[in-house]
Amino acid sequence: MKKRVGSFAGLALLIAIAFLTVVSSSIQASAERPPAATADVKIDNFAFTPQTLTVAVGTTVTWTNRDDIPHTVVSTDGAFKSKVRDTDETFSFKFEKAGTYSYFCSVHPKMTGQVVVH
Ligand SMILES: [Cu+2]
Repeated sequence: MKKRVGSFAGLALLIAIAFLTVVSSSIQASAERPPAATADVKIDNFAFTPQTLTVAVGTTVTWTNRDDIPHTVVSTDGAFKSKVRDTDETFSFKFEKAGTYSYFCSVHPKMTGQVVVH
């Protein structure tokens, strides 16, 4: 009888260890997951930098106006359109689908850029 109790305790201990191992490895996995992908485009001196940005699907791109005059960020196919951005104001858009997105500044249409998503 004593022996049976001992083996039951041993089994319970094994189950507890297995459970803790699973829990701790899943905690580690979530801690190691990379943060949401982001990328930045600077608007400076009447230009988008980089002019062509290549990102992975799911990336949020943030444009920041570093000029002392207002600009906009407007997709040529209507995928996104910012309001007028003054100095140090930003505009963000999350690219959920692969493709090549051309855009321009509606205030200065010669200012153009591209986001390549794949
Ligand atoms: Cu502009």
